[in-house]
Amino acid sequence: MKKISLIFGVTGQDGSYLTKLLLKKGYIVHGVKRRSSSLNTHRIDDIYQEPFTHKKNFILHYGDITDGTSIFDLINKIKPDEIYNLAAQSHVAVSFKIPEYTSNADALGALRILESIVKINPKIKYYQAGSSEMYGKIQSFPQNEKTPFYPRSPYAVSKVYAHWITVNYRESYKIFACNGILFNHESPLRGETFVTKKIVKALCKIKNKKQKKLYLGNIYAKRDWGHAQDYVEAMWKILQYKKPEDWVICTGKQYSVKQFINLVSKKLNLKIFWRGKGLHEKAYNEKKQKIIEIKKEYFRPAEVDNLKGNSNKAKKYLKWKPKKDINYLIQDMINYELNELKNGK
Ligand code: NAP
Ligand code: F7E
Repeated sequence: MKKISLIFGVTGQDGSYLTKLLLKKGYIVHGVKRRSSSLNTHRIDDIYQEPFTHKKNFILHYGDITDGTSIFDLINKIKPDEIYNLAAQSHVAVSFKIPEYTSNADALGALRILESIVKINPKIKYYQAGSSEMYGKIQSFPQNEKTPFYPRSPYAVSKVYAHWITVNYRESYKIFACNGILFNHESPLRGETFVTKKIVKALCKIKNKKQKKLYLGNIYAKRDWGHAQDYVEAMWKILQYKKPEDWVICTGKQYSVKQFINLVSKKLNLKIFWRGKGLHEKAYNEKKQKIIEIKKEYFRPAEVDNLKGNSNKAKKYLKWKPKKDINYLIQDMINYELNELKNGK
């Protein structure tokens, strides 16, 4: 019998990589997409349109994480063995602009799925997409499963709720519910307004004379960046472990946004030099033209300055470790963008 999985957030970066992984492992994959006025399936179109065998194993449904009835009906109809809740308003800066919606989707969305699991079939395994943003104003360094949370945005506060409601339902109803606490992970499929994608895309265009300038916010924030393809493997492993637990998934390496820019520039053979401080800091090209400027509009009301994880627990018990380093990640993202440019996009 093939295992049945249900992915909320199937159209996102992780949803796309996870779908491919689960299909490869022989699962039947059901994905929930929300209705939008423009197409939102570009990250999964290649799988959905591929050979008929895949089509049969990959089924899409309309639904929304803010709509409890649709969640209950889908779980009741599909009868999944495993549910991956990747659906979220996932942009930290945007969460300050739409805090109520972010909380509804990111916090209560988890509760709605957990309630349905308890009512329909408590044997369904549940994965909650937790985030290193929950550590926010960090209480220890590096961060692991024992580090207390100190969220710094409506997004992170909502994810802390989702984390604890997952723990609470596990303890109250003995369900197999797990939290993955994933540090930043990127890929060519990353949303365009996240900083890595924004940088790689812009510098590729600048190199090819298709764009003049890139505007950024706080380039001194430090992150632990991994590759999404590695991280979806961890999600699957978390649900195959002998008991339900919470897991930190990260690379254990840290770079600032500015270091990330310098690495991308180097790979593109784009010589840049920095001058000035604070909002006046700028990067110039060889011809002394300004190519990067800092804009206060991109700063957040509260920043998360310094994230670096420790995933020793996952290494030891899940036998998981990242296979792709930052150089691979950047090259992968650059190759994708250069190909897009070649195709006139
Ligand atoms: P993403 O690319 O933004 O994908 C989010 C997915 O959620 C998309 O499919 C989106 O649909 C869907 N979604 C948003 N609101 C929804 C709603 N109301 N109902 C149903 N679906 C909804 O995010 P990602 O990078 O793949 O991340 C996956 C999950 O991991 C998210 O929960 C994120 O918060 C969390 N996370 C991400 C990272 C990271 O570094 N990537 C790290 C830690 C945790 P549309 O395509 O229609 O927008
Ligand atoms: O910002 C700084 C910004 O938006 C990274 C989400 O997937 O990972 C992601 O959240 C850093 C921040 O990711 C710009 O201030 C500077 O310090 O790429 P980001 P994030 O906020 O870390 C976590 C783990 C998640 O869970 C989230 O869902 O870069 N930064 N200038 C900028 N950031 C953006 N977006 N745009 C800029 O222009």
